[in-house]
Amino acid sequence: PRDAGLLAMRICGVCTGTHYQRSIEAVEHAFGVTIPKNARIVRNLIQGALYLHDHVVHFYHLHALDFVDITKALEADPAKTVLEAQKWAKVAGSSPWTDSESEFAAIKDRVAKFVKQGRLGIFGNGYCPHPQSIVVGGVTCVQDIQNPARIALFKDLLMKTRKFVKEAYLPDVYMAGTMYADEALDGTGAGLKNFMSYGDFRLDDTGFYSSKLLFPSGVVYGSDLTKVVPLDQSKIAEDVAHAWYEGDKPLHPYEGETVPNYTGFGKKENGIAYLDTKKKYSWIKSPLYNDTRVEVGPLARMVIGYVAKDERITKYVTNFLTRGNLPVAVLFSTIGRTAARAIETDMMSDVMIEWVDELAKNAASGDLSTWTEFDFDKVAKSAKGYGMAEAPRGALGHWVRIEEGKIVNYQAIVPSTWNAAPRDYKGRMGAYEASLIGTKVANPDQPLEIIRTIHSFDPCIACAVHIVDTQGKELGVYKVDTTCSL
Ligand code: NFE
Repeated sequence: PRDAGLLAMRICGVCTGTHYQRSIEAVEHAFGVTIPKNARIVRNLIQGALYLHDHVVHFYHLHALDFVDITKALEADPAKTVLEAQKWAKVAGSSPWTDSESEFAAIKDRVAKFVKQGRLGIFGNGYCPHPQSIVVGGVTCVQDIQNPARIALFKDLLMKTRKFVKEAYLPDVYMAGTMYADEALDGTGAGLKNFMSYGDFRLDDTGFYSSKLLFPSGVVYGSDLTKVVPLDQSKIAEDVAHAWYEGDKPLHPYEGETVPNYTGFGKKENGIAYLDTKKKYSWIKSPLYNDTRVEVGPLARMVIGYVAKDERITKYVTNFLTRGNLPVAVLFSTIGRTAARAIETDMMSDVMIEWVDELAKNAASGDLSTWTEFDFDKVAKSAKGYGMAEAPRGALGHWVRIEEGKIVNYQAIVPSTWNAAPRDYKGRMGAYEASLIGTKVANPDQPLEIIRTIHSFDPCIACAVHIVDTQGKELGVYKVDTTCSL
């Protein structure tokens, strides 16, 4: 069980550290191990850094081209661009990342070079950071905490990223959001309107599931802005009625099964096989909360925090809306999802300064505790536990059942599983499918609106599907048409 985290983080090459942490927490929960204060802060900083990295990468590399045509930069007037940069930074309450005419002219030249070479795939780089510094009982980076220069380096990098978030990311989101505000008010991309968050970022040491949290946990049904229903993990189940797995009823993840059962596509026409939504049609299971479909992610976190009247979240959400002169209804949309991600990135970039300062203060006062010693031979050899918190894309849970010191069942329900899931045993849609209903497509040959809405969830299908044969046997060969690059 102590090694599970190192394997579990390989579920994904994007949100690696978050799977690692959830796995370690599931084992700590099973073993009844608590971690010291500094370990909590270091873990918060690792996770917070992931948010800052992941959300910025999502906006610029995976989503921005749904809003802008980069080749239009070739027609841009650098002098007018300066005015645009100043205008949107002012809306965001910051100064522009750059307002140098010559720098914009240089960028224009660089883009021209890329376009000339046909190299518009510059946004397609891969990245797979796999951290190794979290262990059952705490973290291993005591040497970094001992060394003020290492903490100062972290803070310096944080401040640089924070500057970019405030001076570039926020103004750019305002610019895109304002252009599409009408569409947002039409409810384009709203979808399920049921939101769930497991809550995350413990702010004190009272316990894994009893501490005050930066992101509160709970469920908001039907965008009802009057109440948050408390979360009960026993009400989570996964259904496979429309997924290519065996099983005839929704199962709680402690009992979860992952037995592939590929039954093929639906009808074939002109060499194209179509999915049949009345049958099985996805490799993703359908998670249910209390027998309902819910959306998870930054929008869910901001809505739940706002409805729970969390002081910090309310302040950031209200500021964002007031500055942009936007009503709260704008949030329940494709653009709202993208805006919520930017709002929480802004908040994270500020709160992390408090955490890194607290860590430096603890270390300076001689508190270098990073690990709670525990005797593996003395912990319960048969136990179960869960690690439930928030990954950048939403609620992430790992459930582990241990017998005689060994793992007998392990299930992860990841954010993209909640959102990208097919219909359930009652035929109800998941978040992606529901969000596309009613979408107006301007040009059916180039249905950009569909891609934009799906991208607003920041999909990670690598996370959502896990089929592994431990003997290394091939489970199937599939040819995927990649005209749409989710
Ligand atoms: Ni593969 Fe992930 C995140 C997790 S899943 S990226 O964030 O957990 O959508």
